[in-house]
Amino acid sequence: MKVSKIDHIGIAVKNLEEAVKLYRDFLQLEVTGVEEVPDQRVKVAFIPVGDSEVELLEPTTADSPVEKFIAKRGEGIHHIAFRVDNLEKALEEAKAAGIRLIDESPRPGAGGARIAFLHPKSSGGVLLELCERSD
Ligand code: CMX
Repeated sequence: MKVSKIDHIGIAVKNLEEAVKLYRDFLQLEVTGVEEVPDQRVKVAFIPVGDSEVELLEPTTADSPVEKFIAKRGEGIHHIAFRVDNLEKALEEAKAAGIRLIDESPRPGAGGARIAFLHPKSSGGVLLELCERSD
């Protein structure tokens, strides 16, 4: 598998507007967009930092995976996303290596990305996302 960089770090928050203040006003980072991702039942804010991004995630439904995460563990780091150049191939390789997949095939993610999650039980308790973008 060819991973080129950490694409983003996902942080689960209860309230996007509140959470954004620390990054924008204190860390002086630019919030480049806010978007809803219906497929994942989250609203996200993108905050580029160098070659990667922080992605703040607010749940939009009671059955959102992020809502469940916050209820169980509180706000905090939710996942790490690795950029790959060929997501289908990466998923095949993960499967062949015996890694448990949450998504067997790519799903639409924020910012026009194609994404798939690996199960945290297969990756030391960390939810990992594989992410492919055209840019
Ligand atoms: N990081 C690490 N562990 C996590 C986790 C996370 N983000 N979310 C859940 N877990 C753990 C739970 O703590 C639990 O562990 P234990 O069995 O030791 O208690 C285990 O995974 C199963 O969790 P669960 O609550 O029993 O099951 P869920 O129904 O919540 O499913 C998961 C968990 C990971 C399969 C589900 O949250 C999922 O499919 N996540 C991927 C999709 C997602 O999170 N989308 C939102 C992000 C959108 C985006 O970036 O665009």
